[in-house]
Amino acid sequence: MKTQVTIIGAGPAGLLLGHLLRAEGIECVVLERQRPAYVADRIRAGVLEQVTVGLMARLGLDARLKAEGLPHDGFNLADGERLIRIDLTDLVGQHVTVYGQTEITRDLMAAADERGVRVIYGAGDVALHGIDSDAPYVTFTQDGAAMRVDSRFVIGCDGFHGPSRKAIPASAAREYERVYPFGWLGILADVPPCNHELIYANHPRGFALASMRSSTRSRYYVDVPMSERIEDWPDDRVWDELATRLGPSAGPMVRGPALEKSIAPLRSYVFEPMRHGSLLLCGDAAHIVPPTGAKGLNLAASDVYYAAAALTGFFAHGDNDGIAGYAAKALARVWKAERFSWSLTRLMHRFPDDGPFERAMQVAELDYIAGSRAAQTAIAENYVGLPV
Ligand code: FAS
Ligand code: PHB
Repeated sequence: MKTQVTIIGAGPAGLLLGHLLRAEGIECVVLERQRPAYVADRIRAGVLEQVTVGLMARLGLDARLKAEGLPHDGFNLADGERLIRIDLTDLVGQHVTVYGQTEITRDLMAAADERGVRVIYGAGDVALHGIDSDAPYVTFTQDGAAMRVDSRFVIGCDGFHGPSRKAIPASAAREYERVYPFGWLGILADVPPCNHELIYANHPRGFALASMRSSTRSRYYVDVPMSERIEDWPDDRVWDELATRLGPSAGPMVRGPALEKSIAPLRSYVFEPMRHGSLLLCGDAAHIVPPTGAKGLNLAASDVYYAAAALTGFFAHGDNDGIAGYAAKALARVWKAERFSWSLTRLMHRFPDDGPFERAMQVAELDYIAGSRAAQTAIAENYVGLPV
């Protein structure tokens, strides 16, 4: 088969890019390893920056987002009993929207057929070829049959474990990584949130985050050593730990059976370059952030925004500048989000190797933030998302 752009991966990055390209009349095909139900049911991010909301609005796919998304004007940092509120709208005139990544994916999947976004699910053994040329192609299997798609560009939206990044020669690659000594145990339950806003807590027993998906569905996290197994964390143990770490100032903790419960590892990771020949990388295929700053999904969206503009310039106007400048433009925003996510992770978690000095630095920084509009503004402008 032949098309203009082959997209590998039908997560939020791949689906968003497929829709943006079709809206510009650019032919594309999306190759996805998993079946639709698997993709639609993954529980991940929960906070959207304006850039992500704006892309859904530009596509006219934001009806449910407007109806069900929760605008949040602020969030809180808890240091023991003290809640430090970061007033986003007062500080930077913007808010964030609480709307699960799962819902974004479902909205994009639901509109794919009518918008001509062709997604091939169950695509096995995806392999990239000729990415150093102007005529790359991708081979894969479908229901046991060997398949091939030729295109002018291949866009790797296949997440951290996909094949795209690995198709770039090691001689051309630079990797930056920090693996954290803990993971986040997340629980999703149909109970009202303890607070109407998000609370990130740094407690002597560790980190906790109170988030939500709606006024009746809550999403919570505690950090745990990576040696922990989810089967050692029955629901009651999770709720007890959350109540302790979030404390009474967070509000009443309503308990209920977990709809989903899992432990996700935390890492900071950047791969350069985000373009090699006819291959561009978007989203987790190129970078990972600890979820503390709520940046992962939103960085995928800004990568896709840049990639769609570059591809539109190429196909509609014969302009190669966007393609040539894609990696530098995307990485400039990626690195700033990496810094913010790393710094908020450092501030809000107890690291096993930290001593009294490191803890004193956390206390001093939280005390400074509590009393400084400038410090709060810096946090706010990063949390709502830096300009694209
Ligand atoms: P994704 O990983 O979402 O999608 C990649 C797609 O490529 C998948 O559908 C996969 O099946 C497919 N694929 C992989 N290999 C393939 C192959 N060989 N052939 C074909 N297809 C292939 N971010 C936040 O902001 N907040 C959070 O709380 C948060 N929690 C997270 C929890 C977990 C467990 C994980 C893993 C990530 C979390 N993230 C969070 C980050 C997450 O939201 C990502 O940033 C976001 O999914 C990035 O989207 P994509 O780049 O599309 O990658
Ligand atoms: C979530 O609701 O899943 C969530 C919110 C904010 C974060 C991370 C995860 O920083």
